[in-house]
Amino acid sequence: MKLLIIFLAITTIALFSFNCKKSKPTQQIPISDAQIQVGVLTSGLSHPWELLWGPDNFLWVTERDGKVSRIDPKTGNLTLVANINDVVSRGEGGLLGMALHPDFSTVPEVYVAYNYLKESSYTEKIVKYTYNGTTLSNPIVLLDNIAANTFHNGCRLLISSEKKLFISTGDAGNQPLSQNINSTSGKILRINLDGTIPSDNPVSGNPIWSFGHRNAQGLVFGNGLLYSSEHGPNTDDEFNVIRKGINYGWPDVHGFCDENSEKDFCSKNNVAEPLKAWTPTIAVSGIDFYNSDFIPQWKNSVIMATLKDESLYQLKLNPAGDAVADVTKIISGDFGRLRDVCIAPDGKVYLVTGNGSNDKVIVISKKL
Ligand SMILES: [Ca+2]
Ligand SMILES: [Ca+2]
Repeated sequence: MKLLIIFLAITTIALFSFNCKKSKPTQQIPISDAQIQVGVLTSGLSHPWELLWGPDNFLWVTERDGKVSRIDPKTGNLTLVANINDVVSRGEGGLLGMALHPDFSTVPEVYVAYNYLKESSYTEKIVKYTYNGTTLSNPIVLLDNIAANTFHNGCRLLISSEKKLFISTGDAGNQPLSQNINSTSGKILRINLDGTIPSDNPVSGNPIWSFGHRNAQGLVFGNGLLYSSEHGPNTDDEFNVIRKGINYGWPDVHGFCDENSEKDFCSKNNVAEPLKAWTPTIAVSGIDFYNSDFIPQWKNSVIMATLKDESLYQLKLNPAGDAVADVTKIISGDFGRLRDVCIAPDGKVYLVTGNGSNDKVIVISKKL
């Protein structure tokens, strides 16, 4: 089949085609001296939430209504591996973040976060499944009783190289919980892959790694640092570096410690300011770290999907990775809301849209 490509390069528009599974429009957008091409790998999804590159060289995707699927990146063919039957999707809630075990070929474990009804109370839990080559089985609950709501449920999962599971949780609409270290809401949590609490967490026996978060929906490692994106209220979406035991301010501080009402709280509570904040808000969502030679201009950048702004952002970092040196929009407005981004080992960038119906997996590659 043919894939129609619309090539936009300053004033030149050209049409050509190459072999691909589905016929979809694509664009090429000048990025410095490189050019990218953008195509649709597959479509027909409903509220996809997590998109990640599996150690099996397939894309893995969650959909909010409870589906987990694998997608062949060569063909776009999608195979359902689970439809988790106790997922309850309400508003922004449902099946959210997912992570695969780093040694997936020998330890085929799949970690998911989702909302369900626990004795009629809307709740979030973290569950580990085993993939048997066809489907997910043997669910084991690692963490339960996380407050859920129709909005602000987080939840991104990320496994570190030392095999700790990081979990972003939202404030579930109850803002004071973010400053309460006895609550798992409004936090970045860190647990072992068996659900136990690591002995080197900031508070003994407590899964909290950092606190004072509103609703972080992006987590990624790069430069030896943990980065997060976090939705602000009507101001101050944030891009943060997450450090052990640190307070990130919500709900007392929005973005930087720049208002008189914030300065006192910041100094008394050692609040970490974001590397970058956006007002008006753009609704920052999934992030991934680009360090491939495939598109050299993007090396040492965090690539970030946004919902309200409908754009994919490049956050070029300084060499130490502790400051944003430059912000560039890679694509904007072509596909609606963008929920998550995933960078393949070959340097191609994959996105999922978050429009709610006929959602798409987008692939960004380099002009051949
Ligand atoms: Ca903050
Ligand atoms: Ca502020």
